[in-house]
Amino acid sequence: MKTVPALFLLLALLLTSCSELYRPVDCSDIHRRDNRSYSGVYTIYPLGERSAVQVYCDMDSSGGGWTVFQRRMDGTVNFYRPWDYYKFGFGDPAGEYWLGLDNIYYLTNQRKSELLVDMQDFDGKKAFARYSSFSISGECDGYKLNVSGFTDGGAGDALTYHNGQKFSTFDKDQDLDSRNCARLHLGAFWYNACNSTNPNGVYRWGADGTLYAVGVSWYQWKGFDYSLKSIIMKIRPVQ
Ligand SMILES: [Ca+2]
Repeated sequence: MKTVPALFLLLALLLTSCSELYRPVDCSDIHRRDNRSYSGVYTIYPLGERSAVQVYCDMDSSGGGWTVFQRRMDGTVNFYRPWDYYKFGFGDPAGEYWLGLDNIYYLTNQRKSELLVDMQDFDGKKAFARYSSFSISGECDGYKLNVSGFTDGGAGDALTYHNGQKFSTFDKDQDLDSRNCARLHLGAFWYNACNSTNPNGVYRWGADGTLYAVGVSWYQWKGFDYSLKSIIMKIRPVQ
């Protein structure tokens, strides 16, 4: 006799927990569920229930739903770090951070993705570069970059030069130069021989030629000796 109410209770519990167990893979899931969501920090699950990670979601730029995987904006986080930090991620999702190569791999290999790179200089000028296709391979393949389909938002194309390259940090040189590009440019990136952008370089305040090409640069927009005020790299599944 008592099993019926118990069953209802169990059913009610299951229904409640189902709605609480919503696990978005990325920011586009959160945006699709509620397109009035604000830009800000959210928890996503790139690879199932045990993969929770905090990210900044851009819900405003061209339709919203962008998952930010790299952000520089004020120089509060040191980006000159070894391999494991770039593999697993570091920094503050509310500020400057790197999401981690593993997560970028999971996100871009489950869903065909596009890339938006937003930039700003210290005079308040803005520019962007957009790529209709963006993915990286897994660690065993060096997290190789696969990017194409450039659209110019005033910044020019600095990333196609890096297409097909493996990721390098100062303690793991996988670039095509005889030197160590990460040490040379004080960053970490899909260096070729070596680069035309250095988004993970040293945060400096605008034009500074004291040390050659170590700043947060996007060559086709401001050259190697101008370090940007902000650069934000974000991805979204292609519809
Ligand atoms: Ca090298």
